[in-house]
Amino acid sequence: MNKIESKRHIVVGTAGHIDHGKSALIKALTGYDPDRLKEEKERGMTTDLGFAFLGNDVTIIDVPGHEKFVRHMVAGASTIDFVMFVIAADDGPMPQTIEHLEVLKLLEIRKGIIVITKKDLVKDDWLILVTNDIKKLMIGSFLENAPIVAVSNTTGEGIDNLKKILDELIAQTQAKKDRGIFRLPIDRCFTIKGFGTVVAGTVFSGKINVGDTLVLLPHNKKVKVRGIQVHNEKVMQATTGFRAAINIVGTEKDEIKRGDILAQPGYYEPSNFLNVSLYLLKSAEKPLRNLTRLRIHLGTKEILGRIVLLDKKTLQPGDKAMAQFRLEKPAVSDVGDRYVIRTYSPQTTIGGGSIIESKATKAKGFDEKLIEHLQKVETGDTVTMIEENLLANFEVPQKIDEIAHDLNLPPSEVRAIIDKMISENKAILLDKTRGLYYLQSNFGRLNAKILDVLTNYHKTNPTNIGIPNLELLKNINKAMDKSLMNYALDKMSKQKSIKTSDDNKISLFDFKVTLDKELDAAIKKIERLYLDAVYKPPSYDAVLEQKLGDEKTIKRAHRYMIDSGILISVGESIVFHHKYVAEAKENLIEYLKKNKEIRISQFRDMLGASRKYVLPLLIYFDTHDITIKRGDVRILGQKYR
Ligand SMILES: Nc1nc2c(ncn2[C@@H]2O[C@H](COP(=O)(O)OP(=O)(O)OP(=O)(O)O)[C@@H](O)[C@H]2O)c(=O)[nH]1
Ligand SMILES: [Mg+2]
Repeated sequence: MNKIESKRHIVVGTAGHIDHGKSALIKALTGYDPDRLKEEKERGMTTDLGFAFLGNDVTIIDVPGHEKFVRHMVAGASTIDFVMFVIAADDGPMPQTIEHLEVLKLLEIRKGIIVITKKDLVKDDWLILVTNDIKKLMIGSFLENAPIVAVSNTTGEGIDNLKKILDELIAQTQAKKDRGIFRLPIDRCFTIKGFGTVVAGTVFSGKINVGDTLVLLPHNKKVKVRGIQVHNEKVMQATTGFRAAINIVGTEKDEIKRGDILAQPGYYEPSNFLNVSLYLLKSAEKPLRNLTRLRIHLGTKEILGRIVLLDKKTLQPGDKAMAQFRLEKPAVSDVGDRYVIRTYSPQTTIGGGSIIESKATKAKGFDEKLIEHLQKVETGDTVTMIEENLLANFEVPQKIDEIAHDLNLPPSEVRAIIDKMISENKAILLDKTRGLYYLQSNFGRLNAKILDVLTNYHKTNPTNIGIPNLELLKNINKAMDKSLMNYALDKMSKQKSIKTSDDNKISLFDFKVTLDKELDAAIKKIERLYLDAVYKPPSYDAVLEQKLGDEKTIKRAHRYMIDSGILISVGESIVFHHKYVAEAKENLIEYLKKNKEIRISQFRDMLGASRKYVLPLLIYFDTHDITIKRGDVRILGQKYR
């Protein structure tokens, strides 16, 4: 292990109006000029992000101040731990001072230091005035109580003092929280001769090792990590919070853009729909209307998309809403990621918030269930997220890996939470070998639904002994998982709330067919027919032709007799009285025990009926494992040997 790997890493950003001395400050602090592009040097203006190292474990990201480049500023600021907020003494607060402050607030940057530059250009009393202006501006923001340091980048005055305060702030800064699965939003990409493609960025979560296979998103391209550098030193591993330059194999520089994501395969997914919470700045001049086209700054990416307000018709400045972004190009994000929105044209920052669901499906406004769900998972609490995930899967039990994938969480963490839920009786392990889990409250709902369907079925079909398995499933939900249904039915049978007939008809446990007199009489007449016929039973049509009564009643009686097992349909439209099926079975078993095998002709002689009746019965015995067909003969089934 390299010494750097065990340390934490802090990313500091600059912010502030154009020409206020952000880049000069970095040079004064580190000796390194972050304006690396030729154009930047020529124009004396930062146009893109710049990077410099301070000591061993701090990276400073320099951002441009020009209003045209706010998108780069947002990309830079999205990964920082705290900010050096720069205001020139001679100018005082200016438009991008205010816009950058809003962006930082929306991104929920919580810490910072205010640096007043160009101290050498102003008199002391002016400096006091400017300082007071700045203090007023910061009231109510995270910078309200931040240290204020005045420096001159030109003379170096105050820089040592600033370094001291920076060191303290760095020591106080907490490392980024790690959600476990590796993700790095790319903010730079370049090639190095002899190495190939290198991407750089801040590790948002998880860790990577040299040799790992990763996926480049949203392209969905597999790449391999050939080497990692942190602070210009080769390392074997980079963890959450570190800025890393990663040499990857499997893609070309031209295919990669700022805003692309390097991730552990199998979790993060590009999505066109993001469910979010949104705050509209008080300074936004107009209410935000549904379906407004916006610029969404997420991670290091800018994407165009429309907003769908979920719980309001329009959003007033200073107000909050639940919303969905419908993006023009898919983006990769995770719960809790902060974003900023800017108007399409002219470009101004009007609001921001956090991602609640990064793999959402298309939503409509005022869907109460969805809003309630989003309010629950908004905090990013993993237990709640897993509960909600299971709750949403009413039809299908879930595997640990599926939940982990859905929520971008390590399977070990999901397993630990589910185990706890099981011990608290909140979840059930449905199938041990397949590892299927189901929410207890959904199981209660499913039980209630089954009872409901059965109650209704009995009401409309009082002479049917029960509902066929498949019909029950369809009545609950067509997408219902079969193994889940069987589990529920089995459990309910054991609890004696339902029962299942021999031919898989399900009824309430206490249900009894109510037979009226007419039906009862018809049953008796039909039964006589079948009893008399022995092994040459009448066909259904033949029964009807007997005109034993009103046709509707006869049909109902016949149906009931089959359902209740008085008659047994053996296939090929052949129906026997159950008494003869049982008798044939007994004789057959006895015969086979003695003679080992039987031919159809022998069975036919045994029953004294023709092949037309006998063969379906024999096949019926095959399917019930009483006999096994071996060429031209039948032998005894396993369980009767
Ligand atoms: N006298 C004086 N000049 C300064 C000081 N800091 C910066 N400057 C000058 O101010 C000009 C702008 O400085 P930069 O550091 O490029 O400003 P910036 O904030 O990075 O500007 P953008 O990146 O374009 O937003 C340069 O000419 C600097 O030399 C300072 O403390 N004193
Ligand atoms: Mg600059």
